[in-house]
Amino acid sequence: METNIQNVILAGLDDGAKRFAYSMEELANLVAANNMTVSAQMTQKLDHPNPATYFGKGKIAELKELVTIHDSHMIVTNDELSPSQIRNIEAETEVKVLDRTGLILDIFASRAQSRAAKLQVEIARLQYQLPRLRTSMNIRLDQQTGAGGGSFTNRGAGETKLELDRRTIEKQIAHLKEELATIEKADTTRRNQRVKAGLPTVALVGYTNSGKSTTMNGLVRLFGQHLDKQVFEKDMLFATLDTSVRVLTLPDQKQFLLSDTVGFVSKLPHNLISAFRQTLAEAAQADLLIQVVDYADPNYQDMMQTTEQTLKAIGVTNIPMIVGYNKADKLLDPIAYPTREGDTLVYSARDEASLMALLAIIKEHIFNDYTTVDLLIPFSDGQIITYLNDNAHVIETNYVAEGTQVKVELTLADASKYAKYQLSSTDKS
Ligand SMILES: Nc1nc2c(ncn2[C@@H]2O[C@H](COP(=O)(O)OP(=O)(O)OP(=O)(O)O)[C@@H](O)[C@H]2O)c(=O)[nH]1
Ligand SMILES: [Mg+2]
Repeated sequence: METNIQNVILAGLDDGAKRFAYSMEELANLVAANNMTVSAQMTQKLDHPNPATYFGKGKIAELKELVTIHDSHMIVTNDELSPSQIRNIEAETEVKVLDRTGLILDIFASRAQSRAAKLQVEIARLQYQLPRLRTSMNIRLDQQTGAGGGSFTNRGAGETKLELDRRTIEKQIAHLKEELATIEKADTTRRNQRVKAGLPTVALVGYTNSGKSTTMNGLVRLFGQHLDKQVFEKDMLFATLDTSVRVLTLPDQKQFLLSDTVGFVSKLPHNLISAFRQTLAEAAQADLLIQVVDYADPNYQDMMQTTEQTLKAIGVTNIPMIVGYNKADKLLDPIAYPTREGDTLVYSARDEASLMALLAIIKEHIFNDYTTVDLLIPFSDGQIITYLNDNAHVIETNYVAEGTQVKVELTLADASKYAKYQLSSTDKS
């Protein structure tokens, strides 16, 4: 119905938590990502929220005044509120109240492209709505009374309707979950096949808009298969909601899987985390994580903290991690890049030398269980030479009377598979 962009008032409770100012800034970004503009901001210092109205009485009055002055459409709160708190503030201020969780759910809903992402977001949305049903029911009841002026007793009819709504939504959730489970089963099968293939897996994680997809695309351009599609990268929050996995093949034939997934933001609603657990499983089961950080954002340290908290929330605690400080080209004080220090790299996803430096760190982590062996393959087993040339890093080939002698770098699995061709260590020296 609204064609013009909605202007909203931000409202946050400062309970002394360290990162309050940052979280309000983040809220403003989320609001912008949802195509709304901020016309004013109201904050209150308070240890504990008011159980009925969340903010104190005076602050509610202030909110009401701000709404009038700016002719605002909505109040957006920095935290998740209880259904009754939302209802009470709405009654006092006469505008809609959207809490942070509802806002994030709206953004995710507008971004979802694939069937799986749509299902995940819809499930989270319905779960969020369930305890809030009474509000929407009241509105509908008002409309009914207004239109019909009916003779039925509101209360009785309402209660039945609420029960009905609840059951309908519960059924809907069960239904969507079933459909999602089918998709997830296929994903799990595919992941298990990849695990069986023995390829190491590397996952890009990090705050939303930090450059994960751009990093992925850069590496895929250099080492991906011919027909690999680029993943979607864009300057917006939550551009990526789906996991994409690509096989990368290095010049020495070594291969690994790289996955890109949904970005993080503080206070990611727990409904969303649980709905997206399968999508996030790609990160949870990786051999190595690359945390991509927007080094050009003044809040990058807060964003890193958010990423670490979110990883903990999804149960990722023990996976080795490279930290990539991205967008080095965008820094106001220019610095040389790529610059490596141990497992951290200052880089730019748009720069090839940077991507090669990142790759060097990745390789050190995931290809450390390789071994170089000398094999003597009889001519009668020529197909093994073909296999090695296609799948391993052959360092040297010599033709001798008994067959083909190769010096080759093998995975431990392949080394034991071809152990019977191995020249004894005395021959090696
Ligand atoms: N200047 C500069 N911009 C970059 C760099 N890397 C990424 N960007 C830009 O940053 C924006 C976000 O990049 P994405 O790769 O989509 O970020 P993401 O981490 O995948 O974001 P989500 O999918 O939303 O979580 C895009 O506009 C990119 O072009 C970089 O090294 N330098
Ligand atoms: Mg992305």
